[in-house]
Amino acid sequence: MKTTRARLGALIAIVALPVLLTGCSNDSELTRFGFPSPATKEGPTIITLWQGSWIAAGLVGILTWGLMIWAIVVYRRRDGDPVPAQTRYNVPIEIMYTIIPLIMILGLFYFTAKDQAALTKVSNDNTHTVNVQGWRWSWGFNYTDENVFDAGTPAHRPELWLPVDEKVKFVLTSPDVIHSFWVPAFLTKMDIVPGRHNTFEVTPNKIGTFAGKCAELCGVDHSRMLFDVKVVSRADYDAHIAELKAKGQVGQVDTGRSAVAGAAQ
Ligand SMILES: [Cu+2]
Repeated sequence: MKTTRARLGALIAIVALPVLLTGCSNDSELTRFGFPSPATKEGPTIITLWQGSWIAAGLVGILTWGLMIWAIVVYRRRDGDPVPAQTRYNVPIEIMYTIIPLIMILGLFYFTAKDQAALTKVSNDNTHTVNVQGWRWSWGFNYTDENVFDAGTPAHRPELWLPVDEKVKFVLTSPDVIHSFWVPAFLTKMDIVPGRHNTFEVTPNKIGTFAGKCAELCGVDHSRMLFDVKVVSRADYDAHIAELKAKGQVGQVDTGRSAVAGAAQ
């Protein structure tokens, strides 16, 4: 019996070790469960929700695997054992395994809904607004406050410039099909639906260049719908806007079709 317990303990330790290790080390891709380091003020909320979900799932997994392994090892068949009593229609057990998953799902739902409501709330206290236009197969960025734009092609990846520590409101529009505006380092992704103005706000808080892409399979060159996000100081941002102005990129990017009425065409 002692060796059985020792084996059981070793098995549980093997299952639990990765979870315990990830809980002990500092901020890393491992502790973020594969998520990138957040580059926005809102990012840590998403990281915490993601980590919490994994830890909850891990604990349920350890308990479930532990009980299974325990039952397999302790109640394994031995020579001469008769067929054990078969349990069927045990009402308390059936009620238990209906109610416990329900509680777990409601818990996940509560935390997800709470964070989602906070993250998608548009407070309109943003410093500036960028209208992101996604089309087959590139991107245009209308800096609406400054009345300048920049646009790319599949061969020429466009750049979206943002000043650091300033809240930006993105207004997403498409003149053709559904795309999805995704900057992995922002930990935020939102669909761009023709005929709609989908909107969200973030505050980039890390200077650097971050990759962006379309996350909705939109056609043959979907994989070429790439862009770069450059989070820079306010001075560099102003200089970039002046540069776009000097190049004559004043007004709004012309996609050839109205972004909002696109669905009807
Ligand atoms: Cu797309």
